[in-house]
Amino acid sequence: MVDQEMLYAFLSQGKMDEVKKLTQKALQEGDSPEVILNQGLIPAMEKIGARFKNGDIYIPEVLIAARAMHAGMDVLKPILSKSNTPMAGKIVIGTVKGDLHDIGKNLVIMLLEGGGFEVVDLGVDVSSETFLRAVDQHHPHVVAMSALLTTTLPEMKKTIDALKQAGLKGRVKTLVGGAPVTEKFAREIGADGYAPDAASAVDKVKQFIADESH
Ligand code: B12
Repeated sequence: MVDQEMLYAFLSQGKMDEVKKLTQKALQEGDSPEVILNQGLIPAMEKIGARFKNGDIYIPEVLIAARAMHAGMDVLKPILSKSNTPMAGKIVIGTVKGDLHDIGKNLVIMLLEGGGFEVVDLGVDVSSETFLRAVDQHHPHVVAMSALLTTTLPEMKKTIDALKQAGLKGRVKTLVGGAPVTEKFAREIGADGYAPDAASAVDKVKQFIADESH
C-alpha cells in the first residue's frame, strides 16, 4: 500500500527521486497505478494546493512539489495510458493573445494534472482561432484562459464569442482567471466560471464535470 504520509513528506520537500522510488515500490508491491494516483499522489498534491490557498506555503514550494509529483506521474503514465484509464476530464488551457505571462497558468496546469485531469497546454499568446481549433481537435470538457494584462482581457471575450458562433459553447465550459480577472468580469463576458487561484480552479473544473454528469 502506498505510504501516503511519506509520499506527502517527499512531495512537499520536492524530493523527485524519492517520490519516483516510492511510486515504483508501490507498483512492485502490487498497487495499481489508479490506487497510487488516487490514494497517493493526488491527495498529497491536494494538500499542497490547500496549503497554498491558505497562504501557509508560497509559489516556489508549490512548484517544487509539482515537479516531484511529475516524477511520480512519469512512472505511472506509460502504464495508465496502456490500460486506458479514463482521466477525470480534459482541459484545454492557454494564456490569451498578446499576453506572455505563464507562471500562474502553469501552476493551474500542475494542480489540474495533480487532480487527475488531462491538460492540453496551448502555451502563451494564444489566439481565439487557436483555442477554437484545439476544441475541435481535442474535444475538451473545459477551455481555460489566463490573462495578466488589462489590455489582453478582451481576448477572453473574443474567444468565448468565437466558441458561441461556432456552436461549441454548449459543448465546452469556459473558465477564466489571472490577476486582473474578477467574478463580475467573467459574468459580463459570458464565461461559465472564474477562479481566483490554482486550487480553486481545480474545484471549479470538478464542479463543471460533476454538473455535466447529472
Ligand atoms: C512575472 C511578471 C512578468 C514576466 C512574465 C514571466 C512569465 N513567464 O510569466 C515578464 C517579465 C515577461 C513580464 C512582462 C510584462 N509585464 Co508583467 N508581471 C509579472 C508579475 C511580476 C508577476 C506575475 C506572476 O507570475 N504572478 C504569480 C502568479 C502565480 O500569479 P497569477 O499569474 O496571478 O496566477 C494566479 C491566479 O491569477 C490564477 N490564475 C492565473 N491564470 C489562471 C487561469 C485560469 C483559467 C484560472 C482559473 C486561474 C488562473 O491562479 C494563479 C495561481 O494561484 C506581475 C505583477 C504581479 N504582482 O502580478 C507583472 C504584471 C502582470 N506585468 C505587467 C506588465 C505591464 C508587463 C509588461 C507589459 C511590461 C513591459 N512594459 O514590457 C510585459 C508584457 C509582456 C506580455 N506581452 O505579456 C503589469 C500588468 C498591468 C496591467 N494591469 O495590465 C503587472 C501587474 C505589473 C505591474 N504592476 O505593473 N511580466
